[in-house]
Amino acid sequence: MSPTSTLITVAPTGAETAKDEAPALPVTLDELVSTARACEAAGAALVHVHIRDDGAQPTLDLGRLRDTVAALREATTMVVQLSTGGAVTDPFEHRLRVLDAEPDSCSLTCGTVNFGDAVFANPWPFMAELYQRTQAQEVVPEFELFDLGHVASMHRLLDTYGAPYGGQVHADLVMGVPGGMPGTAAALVAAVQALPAGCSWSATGIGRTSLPVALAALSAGGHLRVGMEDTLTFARGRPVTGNEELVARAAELARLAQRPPMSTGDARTMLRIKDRTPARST
Ligand code: KMH
Ligand code: ZN
Repeated sequence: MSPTSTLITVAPTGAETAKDEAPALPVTLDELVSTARACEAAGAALVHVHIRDDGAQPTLDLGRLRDTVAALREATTMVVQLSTGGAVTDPFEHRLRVLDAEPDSCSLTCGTVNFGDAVFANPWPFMAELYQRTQAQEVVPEFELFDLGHVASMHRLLDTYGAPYGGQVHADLVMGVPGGMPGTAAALVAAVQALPAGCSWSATGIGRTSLPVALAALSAGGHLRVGMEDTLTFARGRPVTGNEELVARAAELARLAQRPPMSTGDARTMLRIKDRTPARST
């Protein structure tokens, strides 16, 4: 059955873009928190987080990740998803350790992919270890699928190790990466047809594929991911002024499709996020 509302995920920062290339990119904790607040107000219910160090370089520093999760929980009600993809140079051990920051959700890429001139490495033993840690640490994984073969590897994870924490399988099609599947309606339909029954999914189109992928996803019953991790140009020759305008546009598309933005509460219910609110003493 097609969903009646649209989960909008914002990926505000990523690991690839330098601050001086895109001054609106949130790289400090304060910038990230105010971006998240603005994006929640514009209709986003999930934030996919990469963080930077004091020099605005990507980092997986555990202390910073913990502080980031706490600050986002304090300032918003969004589902907080930490990237375990990090940057292409991050060692596997650091990527596994991300779960110790106790996010609501984490990304889990289902295979190695060429990533422009680099390689984003996700060999089977790493994926299998990360998946089992999500189950043990009660973190909801979002399966990131950059290619059709990644859908097959997601099935292999589920068949080998069972359901994810909470029981809902949720995937994100990351389309248009140079080296991955193209950001076209045809590729989207091929990937969606291969997903397991009952799987919820969103789609992300990198760069100029952002709009075609969003429109295809809405028409195929999917959810949306947008943000400056994926897209730095709002229209031809017009740089993005901030993540919130990408979220606002996604929300407008969702309303036009008669599937308005999903609330953060409904997103938590759909994804079966663990309630991590501290028990109140009476
Ligand atoms: N930065 C890319 C190498 C993820 O967040 O899990 C990987 C990435 C995927 O962004
Ligand atoms: Zn990411």
